[in-house]
Amino acid sequence: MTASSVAAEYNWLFWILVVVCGVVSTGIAFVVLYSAWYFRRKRDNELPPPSISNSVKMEAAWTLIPLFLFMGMFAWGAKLYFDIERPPDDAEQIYVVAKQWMWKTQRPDGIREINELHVPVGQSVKLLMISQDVVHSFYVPAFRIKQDVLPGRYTSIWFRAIKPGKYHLFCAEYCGTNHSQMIGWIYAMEQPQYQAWLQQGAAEGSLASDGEKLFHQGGCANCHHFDGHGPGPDLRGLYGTTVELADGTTTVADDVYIRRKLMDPRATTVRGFDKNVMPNFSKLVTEEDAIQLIAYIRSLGPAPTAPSSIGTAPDSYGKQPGIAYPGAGPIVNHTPGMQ
Ligand code: HEC
Ligand SMILES: [Cu+2]
Repeated sequence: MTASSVAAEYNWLFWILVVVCGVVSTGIAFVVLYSAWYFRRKRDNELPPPSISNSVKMEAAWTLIPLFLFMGMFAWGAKLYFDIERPPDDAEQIYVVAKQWMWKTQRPDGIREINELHVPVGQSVKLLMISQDVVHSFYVPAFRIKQDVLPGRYTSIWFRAIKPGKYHLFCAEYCGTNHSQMIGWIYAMEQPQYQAWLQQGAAEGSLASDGEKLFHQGGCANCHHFDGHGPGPDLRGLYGTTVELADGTTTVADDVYIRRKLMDPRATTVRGFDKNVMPNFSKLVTEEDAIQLIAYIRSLGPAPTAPSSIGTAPDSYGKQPGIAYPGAGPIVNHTPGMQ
């Protein structure tokens, strides 16, 4: 079954590899066997044949023809690999959390599914995946995609379904007792059916609104004020911007960065802020919570582009936010104008 945008080309490459390798290896085997038989010593007193000097033409042929053939396969394979690994810009992002033994999917509008994923035909979908426990692997044969899903790290894969249908989803990494039951279905639907499905599946809240609840329940709001006066940075407009870190490097505030801030807050510190304040949430928030918090923070942006007034107002601790603490460089705020 071929049901994704890359599947047909994948098949072509696969069969061409099989045919070329098959023809070349049976050809070589045939010539070896034929020569052994044809050039055998036919009489006891037969002398060794005269030695033949080399032929540049023949050597060039058997060097260059395979070289072009195999470099061509390599180039094609590399191109297809990049196509499969790089999601197009218009891809819709869906989160996948794997756990023993199920697949949970969450989309930005809040619809959640277990062991099922409904997608519209023709729409590119990027999956951002993480495991709550052990290594799993997201495998949809009909789409020719397979990606390990790891604990503690986001991995991603994308696809565009081109044919409506119901396609098997497998876990392709042995992950414990019920590994073989960690299976599900991807439903690719035409737009009208998909829209109808969305209607009846209406979620209680979006990912971001769930994240907002967690943000208040989890106490994030106590430190991350929206007036720029808390002990933590104002998170408005953070998502997607470049953050200046205390060690002088910079990083992009993407899903990976924000998740890490929750699970391992000492790994990086925002420049100009106290590194010992942000609590470690790794025991308190699940991967699903983290995804919702990220969605909420993402929904806060982008920041208005007013001229920066950082450094004028003392924060609630009486410190000047713009004045560097000892050892820290000058503050470069990634949310200019936020006060
Ligand atoms: C006790 C205060 C405190 C609490 C509670 C807190 N944080 Fe923080 N947070 C900080 C401080 C201080 C920093 C800046 C220093 C650093 O990077 O460690 C920070 C940094 C961050 C950053 C990086 C911001 C940037 O500008 O790059 C994010 C994202 C973040 N926190 C999210 C959260 C979330 C989500 C929660 C709730 C689950 C939370 N924080 C709870 C104090 C807190
Ligand atoms: Cu699994």
